[in-house]
Formats: sequence, C-alpha cells, structure tokens
Amino acid sequence: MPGHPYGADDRSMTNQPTVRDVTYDLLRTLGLTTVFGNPGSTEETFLKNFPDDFTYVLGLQEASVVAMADGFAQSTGKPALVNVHTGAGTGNAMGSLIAAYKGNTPLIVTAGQQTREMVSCDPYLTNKDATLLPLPWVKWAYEPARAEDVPAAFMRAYAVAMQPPAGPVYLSIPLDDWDKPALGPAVVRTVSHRVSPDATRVREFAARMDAAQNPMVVFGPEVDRAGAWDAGVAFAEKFGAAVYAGPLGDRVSFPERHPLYRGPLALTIAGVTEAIRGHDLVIVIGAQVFRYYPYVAGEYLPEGSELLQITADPEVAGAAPVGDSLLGDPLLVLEQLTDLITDQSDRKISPAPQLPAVTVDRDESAPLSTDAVWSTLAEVKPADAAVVMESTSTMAELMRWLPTTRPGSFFATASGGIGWGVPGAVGLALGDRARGAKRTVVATIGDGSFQYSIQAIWTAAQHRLPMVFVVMRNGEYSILKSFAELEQTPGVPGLELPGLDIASIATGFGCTAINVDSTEKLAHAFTDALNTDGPTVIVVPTKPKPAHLG
Ligand SMILES: Cc1ncc(C[n+]2csc(CCOP(=O)(O)OP(=O)(O)O)c2C)c(N)n1
Ligand SMILES: [Mg+2]
Repeated sequence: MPGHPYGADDRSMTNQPTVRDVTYDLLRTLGLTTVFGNPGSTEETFLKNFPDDFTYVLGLQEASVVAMADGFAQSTGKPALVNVHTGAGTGNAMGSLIAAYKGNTPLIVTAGQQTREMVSCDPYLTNKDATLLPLPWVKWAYEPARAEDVPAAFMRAYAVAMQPPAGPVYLSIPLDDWDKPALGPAVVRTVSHRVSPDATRVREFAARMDAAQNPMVVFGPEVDRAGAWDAGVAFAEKFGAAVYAGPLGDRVSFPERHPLYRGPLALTIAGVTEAIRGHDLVIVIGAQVFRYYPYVAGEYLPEGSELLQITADPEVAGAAPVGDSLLGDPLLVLEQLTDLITDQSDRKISPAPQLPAVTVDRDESAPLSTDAVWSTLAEVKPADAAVVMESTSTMAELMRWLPTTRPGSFFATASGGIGWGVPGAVGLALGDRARGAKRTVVATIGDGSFQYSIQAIWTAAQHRLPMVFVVMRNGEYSILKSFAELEQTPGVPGLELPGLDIASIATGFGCTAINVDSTEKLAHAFTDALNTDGPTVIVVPTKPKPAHLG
C-alpha cells in the first residue's frame, strides 16, 4: 500500500495495522533498523516481508549473533536489536549475553516462542519458562501477556536497556502475535542515559581529594563508554596524580603513553594492595573495586589508605569490599570534580618505573617470539585502527608494543569468557560502517580463542569488512598452562591444540587467509590486508609463553 504510514503491506483482515506493522514503525522511530539474527520457524513470522529500509545481519551461530550486536552497539553507542531462535538459540547465545551484561552493552534480544494456543501442551521448540532462561544475565526478561502488548514491550525493552547501567534485555514473542491487529500506533518515549550524582556527595569527594597528600587514580571501562576520555585526562592533569587502569579492562579509558599513566593494576588482592601502598587516597572511576582474578590473599586496602569509587552501576558499587561510593555518570562526575578540585597540576609525583628494555630478534625463524610479532604489528598498524584483543597469554606484549592512545579504540571481553573477540570485532566493523567511521579493525586472537565463535568471519567476508585478524598459533591454551603452574595443578589434560589448519578454515568461510613464518612476511601480509576489500586472516606460528605467569 504505497504512501501508507505503515511499511509492511500485510494488513489484518479488518485493514487495521498489525502488531508487526506497528512494531516495525516503532523500531524505525527508535533507529533500530539493523537486526542481528539467526532465524527459525518461530521467528519467520516476525521477519515476514522484511522491510527494505531494515538490514538483517545473519550470523551462523547465536554466540556470534549476540557478540556481533554487542560490538555494533559499542561502536555506534546505541542499542542493537537481536533475534534468535527460541530456547536453543538463546542457549547458544548465553556466553555472549554474559559479556554484554558485564560490559553494559544495551541489547534488545528477542526470541520466537511457539504459538500461544499450543504452548500449554509443550509443542516442539517451546521456549520453556522463557523469561527465566536468560537470567541473571539480562536486566529484564518478558513475554507479553497479549499479542497487542508487543509494541509496548519493545518500547519498555528499549528504555530498560538504555538506562544506566545499560545492558541486555530479553523478549520472548509467540510466533502468532505478529499478524494480530494492533491497538493503534505504539507510544514512543524517550529516556535519559546519564544520571547526575548527588551534589553534596560530589563536594565531599572533592574536599577529600583536596586533602590527600599522595593520591592515585584508577580508571575503568565505564569512562571510555561514557565518552569521558577527554574529561578523564583533564581531571587527572588538574589533580596531578598517578593514573592506573583497573585490571582486565574491556575498554581502555586513559592514554597509555600519558606522563601520568602508570599501567594496569595487578589481578590479585595482594597485588593491588602493593600498588596502593603509600597512597593515602585512591579514586576509582568507572570500575569495579576491583576486577580480581586469581586468588592471592591480602588486605583489600593497605593501612593508611582510603578509597573513593565513582560508578553509574549500583551493582558495582554494592560489590566493592572497601571504600565509599558515589553513584553517577562518569562524564558528569569527572566534569564536576574537575571544576571543584584545587589545581595541583604541579604536584610532584614519583616517576614511572623504568621498564626493562626488551631486545627483539626480528630475523628469527618461526615459531616467532610474541615480542617479535607485536613489535612488527606496532609498525604496520594504522594509528587510528581499533584493536580487539583476545590473545590471552600476550597481554604484556600488547601493552608494551601497542599502547592505546585514542578513545573508543580498544575492546576485549568484559566477562572473561573467550569467544567474544572474533564476533565482537566483526560487529565493531559493522558499527563503524553504519556510523560512517572509516578505520580498520585489527583483531589479535589466540589460536584457541579463535575457534569459539569462528563463524563470525563468514559474516565479515559477506559484508567485505575492513578487518585484519592476526591469529597467534602457539598450538596450545598457553595461559592455562601458566595457571596450572600458579594453582599447582600438574597433569591437567586438554591444553594442547594440534592439527588446526586455521588458514584453510578461514578460506572456507570466504576470507583471504595466509600463513606467515617471518616478521617480514607478517608485515607484508598485514600491509596487503589493509588494501584488501574484505577481511584477512593472518596466521603466525608463535612460541608458547613459558609456563609461569609473566
Ligand atoms: C568460554 C570459555 N571457555 C573456556 C575458557 C578458559 N580459557 C581461558 S584462556 C583459554 C585459552 C586461550 O587460548 P588461546 O586463545 O590459544 O591463547 P593463549 O593462552 O595460547 O595465548 C581458555 C580455554 C574461557 N575463558 N571461556
Ligand atoms: Mg594458544
């Protein structure tokens, strides 16, 4: 029906707009015109007569579908829409959903449900207890009580996903709802995505900062996500304090070559405490206190230190074992604190410790040292490229050779689950394209991590995305060998990865792929990849990390 306000041309019998018409119009109004999905019979009623102004991004497995949507949302800064197949598709998506929840990515995940009339007799593909399945890794899960409530459920899903702390939500929609007559156009609402801090408490925090003799600052992923990179730099420079990154950040929030920067905190209670010792005040902005990993006992705060935490997430504030918290959007808080604090930009702070010089033999033959690989990448990577990191045993080399110096340009799993990096990178590249940003996405991935959501590279090839995957082929789960050492668990099976022809697999998914066995060939392959239309997978044989945590 040309000229009709509703996009689809399938009116109900009464010529009233259907639930589908009204919902698609709402999605249009909200700017949600890209659907990441993997379809099934329970979703085809939603996808019927898919409108021309919408884009469907097909992922071949749901772990990839959700993580691609996550990367897309992180690039565009807007919620992304996902459609997966009932309970089975949701189950496959679960690991990626955990990462989206921990990374505060706003996602509206929808799944088809069996026909309402039949559900009580448990037909094939029923999503049993649909609203319980994704818990606790969604902020809200809902199956509309009536078909007519579907558009309003989408509106609420959008509002809940967007509001801080942002995160995924889940809608289960019976497949027979879409052709039902709608009650009328959807109600469109707007919501805020920044929460202002309590003004009195901000002043108290500023006063405590002014009183500190030797403070330090810790920035976490919320800062970059809030668009507060510049505000963070301005704050740190006026405050005149050493800046650390919280452990295991999924985003980088402070320029890693800034004179105030002192590196990431350790991953253990004892290690963090050692870094804090001697500082009378620690200000943690946009991070957990702290994202600990291996258990090494210690005090949570050394004697004589106090801790202030600023976060937009009440769950993160609640979980802090020590310190005083302030809830609020990191950008707003940083701007207000910078106005309130006394200028101490000339404060004397202890110099950054000299890191031992690393000598790299660039002429060595394969397998290459990871320093040789990363130092080569440092020379060929365009300055504005985004980096997605999931090469678990080479974090130190990444920081040594490829410091992050720009906002919105470093990404990693927020949950600790691997299998996020490959599809996350693909989604990031799709998001960059959607917002008109021209840059290459460089994904540095371990040979183990590459396998979990590998089918995402097919989506990258189909969309001819400007991406370079560098796969570190050390033939093992190297980091787990280090952990076996740390945890004193000799004889763990399942840590070797023989017989994987990764370049052949990548070719099979439609990517350009190449094995390289020298730094020179790596540099050439990388430079060629930058000029290739579509993704390239470069496989580099690397020396495993020695079996102790470096
Ligand atoms: C979903 C999931 N399964 C298993 C793990 C446990 N795990 C952590 S690191 C790792 C090995 C990664 O190996 P690889 O990507 O080859 O990196 P390397 O340590 O060799 O550098 C595994 C299996 C995990 N974090 N997430
Ligand atoms: Mg490996």
